Amino acid sequence: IPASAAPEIVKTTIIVEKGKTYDGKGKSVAADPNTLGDGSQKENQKPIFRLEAGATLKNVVIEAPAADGVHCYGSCNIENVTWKDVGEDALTLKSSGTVNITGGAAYKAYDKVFQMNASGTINIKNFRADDIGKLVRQNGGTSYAVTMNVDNSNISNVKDSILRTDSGSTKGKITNTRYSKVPTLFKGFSSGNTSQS
Ligand code: DGU
Ligand code: CA
Ligand code: CA
Ligand code: CA
Repeated sequence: IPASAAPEIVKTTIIVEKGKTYDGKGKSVAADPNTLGDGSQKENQKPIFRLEAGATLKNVVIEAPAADGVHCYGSCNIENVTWKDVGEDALTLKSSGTVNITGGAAYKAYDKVFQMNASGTINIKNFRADDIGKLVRQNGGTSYAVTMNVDNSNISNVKDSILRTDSGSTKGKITNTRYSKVPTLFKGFSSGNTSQS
């Protein structure tokens, strides 16, 4: 597929059923702004992909408009997925589970990339992020526990912080990661709940 190929326009959310894999094999997709959302900061846009528990999404490029990106209902695996221009946000954990992000990238997130709206863990590995507000944000004002891990990644041009929570029980860990123009690594964590090496 040539890099210049126009993205496939997604009109209704693509559902990846429990335990199944959607392999885009490198294809590009974008939201239909009339049905899913325009990728602005307006809340309540719809996702391009909805992953049920244990589903995997891989080898997809998400172009603008990206609407509300990807929603995970329980654990999900995201492999080699690139958001070229994040919409309202890139991915949301909607019910408890573990989100594994391996490879891929996110660019141009006005505010958040990964949004944790339920307890669980997010493991981000071999990821590239540039021109973002925050890489991971636990839903504001919530006190459930989230574990946020970032490893072997490259993060640049961040407006706010890499990991942010309001919860005293959430933990953050960043290892083997390079940064450029990142004002704050961890925001809102209780002392002793962060580590960096
Ligand atoms: O504060 O809950 O930004 O899932 C109000 C909302 C907000 C969420 C979140 C999201 O935090 O809508 O996109
Ligand atoms: Ca939001
Ligand atoms: Ca954007
Ligand atoms: Ca959102």
